[in-house]
Amino acid sequence: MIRALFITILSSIIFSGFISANAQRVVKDNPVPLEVWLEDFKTEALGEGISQDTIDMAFEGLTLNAKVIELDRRQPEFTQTSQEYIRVRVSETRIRNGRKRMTELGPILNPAAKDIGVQKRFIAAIWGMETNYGSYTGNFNIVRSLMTLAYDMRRSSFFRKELMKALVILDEGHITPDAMIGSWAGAMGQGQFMPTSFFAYAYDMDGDGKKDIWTNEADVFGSIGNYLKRHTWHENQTWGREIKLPSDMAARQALVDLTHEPNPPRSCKRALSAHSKKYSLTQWKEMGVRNLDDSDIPEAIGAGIEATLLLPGGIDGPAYLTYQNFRTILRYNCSNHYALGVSLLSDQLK
Ligand SMILES: [Ca+2]
Repeated sequence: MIRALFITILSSIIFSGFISANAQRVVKDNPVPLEVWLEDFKTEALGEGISQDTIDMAFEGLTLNAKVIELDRRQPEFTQTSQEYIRVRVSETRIRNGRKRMTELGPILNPAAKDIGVQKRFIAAIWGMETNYGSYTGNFNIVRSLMTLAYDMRRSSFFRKELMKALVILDEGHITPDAMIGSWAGAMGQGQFMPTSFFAYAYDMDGDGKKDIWTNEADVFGSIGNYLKRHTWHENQTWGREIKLPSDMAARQALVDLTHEPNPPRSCKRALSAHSKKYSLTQWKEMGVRNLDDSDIPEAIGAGIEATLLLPGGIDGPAYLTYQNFRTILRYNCSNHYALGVSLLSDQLK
C-alpha cells in the first residue's frame, strides 16, 4: 500500500516535471528563464505607460503554451492546387451562409460599407474566409500565445512588439483579457487582426469609443473595410475577372511567357512574382484575351485599368486578369490562393 502510494507520488512528480520540461524544451534556445524574461518585459511595459493593473491582469496565471510552439513548428506542405483550395474555401455552404449573414446583418453591413467606401461583398468575403462569418475566431488566449512566441527565439522581436501592442489594447479598454481570444499566432477577432494591425486599421464604426473587433459587427465590418481602403481600394472597380486565353498556341504561349518575366514587386513578393507585369485592358485585348463567353473584355469601361495575368494552374488551368483591388486583398493575406478565394466568393455574394 505504502509502496503503491509512493509510486503514485513519484510518478506524478515525474509526470509534472516532464510536462514543464517538455514545454521548456519546445521553446527554442532562450537562455533566460521565463520568469526573468517576463519581469524584464513587464518593466518595459510599465515604461511604455501600461498600467500595473493591466499587466497583472493580463499575465495572471499564464504559462507557456506548448501547443502554440507545436503549431509554429509545423510547416504545412502547400501542395493544394488553387482549384482544390477554392473548392474547399468557396464551398456552396460558405456561399449560402454568406448570403444569409449579409441579409441578417444588412442594417449594419450596408451603411458601414457605404461609409468606408468598400463594396459590402468584399467585406463579407474576407469575413467569410477569415472566420467563417465570425463563427470561428480561434480560442487561444492572445496574451498567452504572444508571450510564448515572444519568449521563443524563432521570431522573438516580432512577437515581442505584438505582445506589447496587445497590452496597450487591454490598457485602453477595448476588450477584457478573458475575451481577447484569437488564433494561435495572435490574429484576433472576426477579421483576424494582429495587434499592430489593430492600431493601424481597426475602426470604431459605431462610435462608442471602443474598437471591438471581437463581438461588435459594426466595428468588424468597419475595420475590414478600413484595412482595404487604407491599402488603395477602388470602390468603383472589381477585383478582376476570369478570362480565356487565345486558342492560337503561339499567342497563348506568348501570354504564358509574360508571367515568367522578372517582375519585382515592392510588397508581397511571394505571391506577386507569379503575376505578369501590368498592362492596360486594351493591351490585353490586343494580345487576344477574351471573356469566358468569348465576348470582348470591357476595354471601354476599364480603359484606365491596368491588370496583371495570373495562371495559378499553368497554361491549361483557369486564367485571371487581376486589378488593383486584387493586390489590395493580397495585403490582407499574401497568398494568391487566398486572394482568389476572397475574389470568387465576393462574386457569389454580389
Ligand atoms: Ca465600437
